[in-house]
Parts: sequence; structure tokens; C-alpha cells
Amino acid sequence: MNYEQIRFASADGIARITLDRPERLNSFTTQMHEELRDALARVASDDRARVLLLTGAGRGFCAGQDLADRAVSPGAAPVDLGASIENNYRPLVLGLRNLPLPVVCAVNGVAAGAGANIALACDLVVACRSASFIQAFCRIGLVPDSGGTYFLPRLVGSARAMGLALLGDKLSAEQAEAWGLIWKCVDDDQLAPTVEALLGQLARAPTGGLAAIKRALHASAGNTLEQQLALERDAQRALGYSADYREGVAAFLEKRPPNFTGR
Ligand code: T3D
Repeated sequence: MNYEQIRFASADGIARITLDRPERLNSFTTQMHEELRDALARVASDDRARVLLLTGAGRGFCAGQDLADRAVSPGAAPVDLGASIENNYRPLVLGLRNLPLPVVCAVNGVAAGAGANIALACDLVVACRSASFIQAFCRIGLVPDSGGTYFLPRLVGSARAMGLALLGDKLSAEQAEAWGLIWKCVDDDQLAPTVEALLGQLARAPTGGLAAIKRALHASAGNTLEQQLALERDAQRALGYSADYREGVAAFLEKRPPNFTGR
């Protein structure tokens, strides 16, 4: 598939997806969703990919659904937004969550509506200081989607989740970090070097182990302690047979840096 609304590249274990409609703050269209599904499938089937970066082109990260992508003005035929969620947003969130690789989101500017929540679906979110997060849905009579009602209370607690969702105020990247919504807020000129360092570290890490960590932490939200202990046991059993575990232990004992292959 040729991409027109995203950019995709993969090299040295690092896959990169850039939302690329800067003149519309990278808002989602049906075409962009199709391209994202295709790119995510490529990453999922590429054994050499060990980390994925999601970011946006230009001054914004993503302004959510492109509100001009279809006619919803009074008098126009009603649009089934449930179908849009089912066919586009749900697969995108699940695609990012289920990818057996860490997904880094570099929030390079405003993240609004589904744009904010797609960022939260990623595993490590780094935002530049001038970026912001806006649960814009309440401003147009909608509910936070793309996992917003799941992620927000879990990340920041129900009082803050309720405030963000009901008021739709702009949350600065700095406040987002202070509230635990994201991993890190960095100065604008430090976003690229910080993210590149993270990508390099993750691309050299024991990928299978990181995938198991991601699965275990995501599963914990719905599990009892008993279930989580069983999950940890099973994950540890599988990882104990991996080449990367043996390499990690050997490197420690030989006092040398490990050379993980992701296997
Ligand atoms: O519909 C479904 O399928 C269901 C799923 C819904 C998921 C959702 O995401 S619903 C929420 C949709 N998003 C929004 O409501 C956010 C709308 N955008 C804004 O509120 C503001 O643009 C921002 C706060 C994000 C940024 O403000 P600012 O002042 O930095 O930029 P701007 O001037 O508003 O935007 C720049 C341009 O991008 C502008 O176009 P222009 O005037 O230069 O020709 C603006 O119209 C366009 N733009 C920004 N957001 C969207 C958009 N165009 C279409 N859709 C957008 N979401």
C-alpha cells in the first residue's frame, strides 16, 4: 500500500509511523486509519522490528477525528459513529496495545480527542513542553473514545479523569507528567534526542521480555493478585527458556554488556 497520510520507515530494529497531515493537525480520516492498519500489520509481522515510534508531523501530534471528513451538519444524513469506532479506532487502540513490542509515542504538539487517547494507548509517552492534551469530546457532545474512559481513571484517578472529560480543558504536558498521565515531559529541543535515546535502548533490549512486561502490566488492571501471580509464573517460565535470558545472565557473570537478539 502507498501511504499518503502517514509516513512509515523501519530500520535497525526501529519502526516509525508519523501521522502526516500537518495542515489539519494530523487529524484522523478514514484513509489515514486504513494506512495505519496496514503499517501496524507490517510491524506486527516483521521479526526485525523491536520497538515502534508513533509521532506527528508539524506543530501538532493529532487533533482526533477530522471533523470535516464527512458531513455531519444539521440536516445532513446521520452518521453511525459506532461503526467508525468499531472499524477504525478500536482496531487502532488494540493494534498498539497488542503489538509484542514497546510502543513509544512522541507527542510533538497538541493531542486532542482521539489523538490524546491514542497517545495514551502507547506504552511510553514522551511529550515536549509546548504539547498539551485535550479531551475535546465533551465540546461536541461525545464521550471520550479510543480507550479514554479506560485509560484516564487508571492513570490519573477518577476525580481528575472526570474533570478532564467533563470540562475538556487543555492539560499542559508538564501537568500531564506531574499527574502521571505520561512518562515524561521534556523541553521542545530535547524531544528528538530523548526519544532517539529511548528507541536505541529499547531496540537493543530483550524484546521478548519487554513484550511479556507489557502484557503483564496491561493485564493487571483486570486481574486479581492470584491471577497476576499465575500470569507472572507462566511468563517467567517461558522467558527462562529464551536465548536473551541466557545472554543476559552470561553477560552479567562475564562482566560485559549483553548482546540481546530479541529471541
Ligand atoms: O467521528 C467519529 O468517527 C467518532 C470519533 C471521534 C473521535 C474524536 O476525536 S472527536 C474529537 C475531534 N477533535 C476535536 O474536536 C478537536 C478539534 N480541534 C481543536 O479543538 C483545535 O484545533 C485544537 C485545540 C486541537 C488546536 O487548536 P489551534 O488553535 O492550535 O489550531 P486550529 O487553528 O484550531 O487548527 C489548525 C487547523 O487544523 C485549522 O484549519 P484552518 O483554519 O487552518 O484551515 C483547523 O480547522 C484544523 N483542524 C484542527 N482540528 C481539526 C481540524 N480540522 C478537522 N478536524 C479536526 N479535528
